[in-house]
Amino acid sequence: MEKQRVLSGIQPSGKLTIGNYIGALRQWVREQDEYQAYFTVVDMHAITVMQDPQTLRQASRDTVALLIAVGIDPQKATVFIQSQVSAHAELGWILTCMTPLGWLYRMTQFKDKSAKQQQDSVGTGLLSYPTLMAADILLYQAHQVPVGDDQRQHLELTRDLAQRFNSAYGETFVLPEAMIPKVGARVMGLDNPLAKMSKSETSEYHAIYLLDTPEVVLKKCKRAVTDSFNEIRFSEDTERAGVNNLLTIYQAVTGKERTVIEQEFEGQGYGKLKTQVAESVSEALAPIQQRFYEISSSASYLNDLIEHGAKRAEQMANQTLELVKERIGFVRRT
Ligand code: AQP
Repeated sequence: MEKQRVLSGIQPSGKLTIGNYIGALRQWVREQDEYQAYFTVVDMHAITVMQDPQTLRQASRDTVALLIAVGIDPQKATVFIQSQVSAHAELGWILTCMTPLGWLYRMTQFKDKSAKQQQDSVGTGLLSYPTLMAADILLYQAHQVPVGDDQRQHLELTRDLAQRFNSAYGETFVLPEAMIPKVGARVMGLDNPLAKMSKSETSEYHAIYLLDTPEVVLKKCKRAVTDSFNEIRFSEDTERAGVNNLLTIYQAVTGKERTVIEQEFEGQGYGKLKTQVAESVSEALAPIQQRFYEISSSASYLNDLIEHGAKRAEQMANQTLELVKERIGFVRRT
């Protein structure tokens, strides 16, 4: 029986963090065996916010190399850069034309992000982002899409668009299902444990990046916000969020049970917790970094990987796009 298809994306909007790794990439490595997996570096989504061209290009290449370095096998999964497969832009436009403005204005992520800006200067891309995301998913006829809470509404919109298209033009798209990611912990900022660790947040002690050296990891862990309870245990209390976050990271990288971890730190101070977390994170990152530097030391090897992924993605994407164009009445090239 043919495997189901799954699609996931990651924005090259900064350097990848251990949040991206623990919350997403590790699951992706597992998914590549269970599913026919498509993993895309969504640079077209990243430009909904102004990006420096050099930095964006480098971040896209580094993200591909890191996906391979964490264990994604480019022979099993299709790893590609979104902007290299022009079908995304084409289907994105077609779907935009089918999307009532009201559907887009209703998106809570748009409401949140646009509320922080002057009404007239909110970019159109921020509003129509979900139609491009719908194109990303529908081009590959993905059955499953792993989504966190913040993307659930966008996936609903994707399903609505697929249904609208199918009923207007005949069965064309698979209706994608939201896949609840397996135990991907949410990692919070070291400087503010009440906010998600984000790659686009630039303050120095906010995030641990996948390419941070052990010295930098230790320095960041030492500066992590904790509390004055002096008690090391997992807790949902907001006052204890800093310690809980360090423990969550420790659990994710060591794979130990919570009770075992709490026993291990019984009677210890926060200094000990911080150095232990730093050590275990650096230990987990070492093989990833080694592989990353191997891959990126050869520009031609990385170029070939990127090209291979684009070709593989294009096969599937163009097949869907051709069918869509046929259905909506575009003239086929002869
Ligand atoms: N802190 C986190 N904890 C757990 N999972 C996380 N992810 C991101 N941050 C954490 C997961 O990483 C995947 C890729 O995310 P994305 O690039 O599409 O954008 P994001 O979710 O907005 O991630 P960032 O790092 O916060 O990027 P910016 O700063 O650009 O917005 C997703 O599966 C996400 O859940």
